[in-house]
Amino acid sequence: MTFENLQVGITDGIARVTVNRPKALNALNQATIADLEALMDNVEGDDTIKVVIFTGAGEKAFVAGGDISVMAPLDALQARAAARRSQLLFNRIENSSKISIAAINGYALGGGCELAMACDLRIAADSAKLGQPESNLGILPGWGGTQRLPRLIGKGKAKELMLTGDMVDAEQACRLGLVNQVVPVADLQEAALELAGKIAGKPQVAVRLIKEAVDNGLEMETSRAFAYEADLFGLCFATEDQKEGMTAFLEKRQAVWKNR
Ligand code: DAK
Repeated sequence: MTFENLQVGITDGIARVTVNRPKALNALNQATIADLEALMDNVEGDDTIKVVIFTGAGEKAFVAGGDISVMAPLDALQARAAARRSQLLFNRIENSSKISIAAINGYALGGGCELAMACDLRIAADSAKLGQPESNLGILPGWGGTQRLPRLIGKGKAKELMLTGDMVDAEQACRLGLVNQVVPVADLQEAALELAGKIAGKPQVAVRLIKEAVDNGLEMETSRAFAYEADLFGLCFATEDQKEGMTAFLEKRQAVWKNR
């Protein structure tokens, strides 16, 4: 896979994707968005990839937002169409059959924070800063932020972050539930790889169904969500890995997964 503004490396079922526009703090311009769309086509069609890690090039930024110079001249209809396009891209990441991890190595602002929130898990360097500063530009978070942020950290805190435009540091973000863990910046990529490796080593049908149960179930009325959970639980029993996992436990040996 080769791209204008992404670097991609794949090893052991883990795709490491680096947004690579360090001069603009990895802000997402049209070319980078097109790259991410093509990336998701490739990733979804590649059965060997189990986990995708997103990070930013350089030491300063994960992604400092949508590219403001691209955004500035848009008229209302263009802005609406552009917001919709990026929403669909981030929805694809969120709904992908692959698990995604944001390794937040610096500023994750605006569209950068929204990209991180579309991922399943977020690990932040202790130097990272996150926020939705769109109100400082006379706009609102238009790439899913007004919806994903309150779902992650609750309505009150989400409104506070969006209305003030204030950034939070990594520790604050962790306390809010915006990131899963904080590690020293020097350990970030290794920590993300370790987490990805742990997930890639699990039976993948179960991994995928856990993701679906949480993401889809949260959008349902509760009694339907429990029924949905039971259906997916039952589905696990149609896999070879369920038989292997339980047999291996009873035989006191390591399971050998077939991912089917
Ligand atoms: N866009 C374009 N360039 C950016 C950028 C951005 N978001 N963020 C930084 N840069 C560029 C700076 O212009 C500067 O470029 P040069 O002047 O060197 O050419 C370079 O990166 C380094 O930035 P600074 O000199 O500003 O670095 P500092 O350390 O002083 O400050 C900062 C770092 C992250 C605090 C600061 O750069 C900053 O506040 N950046 C903007 C953060 C921000 O407001 N991001 C949210 C953008 S709103 C949509 C399109 C997009 C979106 C939604 C809809 N449609 C088309 C509908 C998304 C919106 C957003 O993400």
